[in-house]
Amino acid sequence: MAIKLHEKILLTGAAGGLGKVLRESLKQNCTMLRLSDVVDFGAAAEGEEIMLADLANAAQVDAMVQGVDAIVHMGGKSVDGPFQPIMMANILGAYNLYEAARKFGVKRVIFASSNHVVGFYSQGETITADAPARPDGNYGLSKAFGEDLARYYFDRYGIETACVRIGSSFAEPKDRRMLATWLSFGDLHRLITACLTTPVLGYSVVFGMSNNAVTWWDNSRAKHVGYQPQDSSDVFREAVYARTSAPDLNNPAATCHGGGFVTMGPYEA
Ligand code: 15L
Repeated sequence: MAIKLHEKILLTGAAGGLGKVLRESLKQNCTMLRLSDVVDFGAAAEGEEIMLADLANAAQVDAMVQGVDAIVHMGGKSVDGPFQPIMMANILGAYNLYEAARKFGVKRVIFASSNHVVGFYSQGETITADAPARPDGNYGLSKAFGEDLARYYFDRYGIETACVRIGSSFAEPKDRRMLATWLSFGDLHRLITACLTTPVLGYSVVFGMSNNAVTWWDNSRAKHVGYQPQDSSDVFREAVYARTSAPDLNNPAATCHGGGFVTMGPYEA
């Protein structure tokens, strides 16, 4: 059951894959859910309001943020690619969002960070949130910037943030890597709810994963968030092994936390 502590929550990236999932479940967490994306995605349903915004446009971001109590920031580019579009949506976009949060007194942000902040660690190594960043591309770099930005806005202005390093949030794990990185949709909502409702969040980094037997991430630095996953990739393990082959141990795309992201690029300027 979701705890409803907020009057109005802003969900950015509402038209994206996980935005659509959270659009349904986050309604339990607030009286009014404000939805935003850069593209038109149709009409508001009951308990919703829609405000389109380009994250790179500060005035539009101000309008999107004014009047909300908390922000779940799923917006921006969600895969690797050339630097310019990622810079506009994820770097400038995150800056505009935190500036708007500061101006309009929003005190809590849930930032959709990514496992690609630490993508170059080996799958033979388990890390905590204290491990230094090892971004695996432009996308991972932009999320590392977002985490530093959140740290600064907490230290300087007291805006609390959960940087949720989302693993692989899909209906089911698609390959052997995702048996470790999988985050079910139900656990995604449980994790966001925990971040929204824990009494003191501070600046926290949480790995977004279900209760998977094999994993490379240790959430012991985020016990205060109170996230208790209820799903596990283990039930898919046999089927995933049957349809996939063993990893090539000489291929970093098969042995690093970030999977295929670690060999993407370079991109034309
Ligand atoms: C991400 O950050 C991406 O947004 C998503 O598309 C997946 O590829 C995921 O990481 C992953 O690492 O599986």
